[in-house]
Amino acid sequence: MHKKIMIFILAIISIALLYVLITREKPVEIVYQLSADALEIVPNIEQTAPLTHPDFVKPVYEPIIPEGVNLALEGKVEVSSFVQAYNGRKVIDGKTGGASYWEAEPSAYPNRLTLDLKEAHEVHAIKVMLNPSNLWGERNQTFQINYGADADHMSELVASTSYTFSPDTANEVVVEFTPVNARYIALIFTENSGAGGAQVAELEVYGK
Ligand SMILES: [Ca+2]
Repeated sequence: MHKKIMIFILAIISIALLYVLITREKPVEIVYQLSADALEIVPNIEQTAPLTHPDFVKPVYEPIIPEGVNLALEGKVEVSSFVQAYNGRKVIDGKTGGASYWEAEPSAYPNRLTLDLKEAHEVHAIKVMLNPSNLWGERNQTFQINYGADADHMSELVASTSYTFSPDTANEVVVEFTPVNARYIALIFTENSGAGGAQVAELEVYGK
């Protein structure tokens, strides 16, 4: 008899649980609907290549090549100082990459770079280059340009000026001037915002 009561109670509990499961509130599914006239239909653009926003497009820099011939490659260089292997000969080896640059001793201004063209030429432009890589960040270098027939008696050709070297413009600076007859061209540096002394990867001198 006792067993029957237990089975009866269990049956009642089971029915009660079943009732609760069946009748419990189901989660409400919310569906948003937009009417057709609330939608803006945008036609698919014709795209055949990746698009870049114009604000992020860098203008292409075309290296400046002055008229005439680069006479510096046949010349001879003297510098007021240099550090480690970054000696003066590096500015006329035709290379701007890697370790192929001159760097003057730090805090030893003025830093002088003198190029002997071995004979007088009519020259009208120089190009001063650093490594064009982005690793060489923007810097300003201030230098005066002198010229002459005699290394010990040079005249001012271009007054001291601060020039910006930027990887956006190939880290190069071209200075053009009224043609002069020169055997020697000298750059006298008094400032470099990117290092303790002057830096030049390549010095080109253009003339006839
Ligand atoms: Ca070089």
